[in-house]
Amino acid sequence: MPGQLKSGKLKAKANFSKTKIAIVVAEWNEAITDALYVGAKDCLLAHGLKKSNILKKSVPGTFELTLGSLWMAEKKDVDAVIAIGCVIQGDTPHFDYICQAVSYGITEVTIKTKKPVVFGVLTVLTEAQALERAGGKLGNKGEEAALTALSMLKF
Ligand code: DLZ
Repeated sequence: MPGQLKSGKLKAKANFSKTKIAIVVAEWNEAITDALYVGAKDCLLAHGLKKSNILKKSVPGTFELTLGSLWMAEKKDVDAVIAIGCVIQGDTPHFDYICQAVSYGITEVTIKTKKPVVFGVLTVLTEAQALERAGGKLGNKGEEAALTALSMLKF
């Protein structure tokens, strides 16, 4: 599929048995974010991370992903963070504020901590679009976020 990350090269050369990754998950739209989390976690396990080295932390909503990610990225033993959320457009501009805040926020965290902090946030117009990207016909963006974290760790 165009634009998709490939995991073949990673599997061939990398050893992630000592890698520790935090996955910060927003509780809003939980059915979606949980599916993204499972996609990310399974991908990390498939690439050799130990179960005990995958840390799950929950935050109330996508807006809180910035601080949750910062707290995890600041931990010495955490190598990378995956921030997972799902913002679905409603009738008010709330959507734009949350999306803008979290994208800038995550960018700042990754620069400040000099660690990969991956943007695993769906910003969609409808719940159907979210489901397509959370294990539906367009794959699982949580899995892609995990591959991105691993690629960056092998930079
Ligand atoms: C308030 C709000 C709204 C309207 N929509 C979403 C959403 O679609 N996805 C999401 O993750 N969070 C949403 N939130 C909650 C905010 O992210 C945040 O938790 C609150 O504004 C409190 O800071």
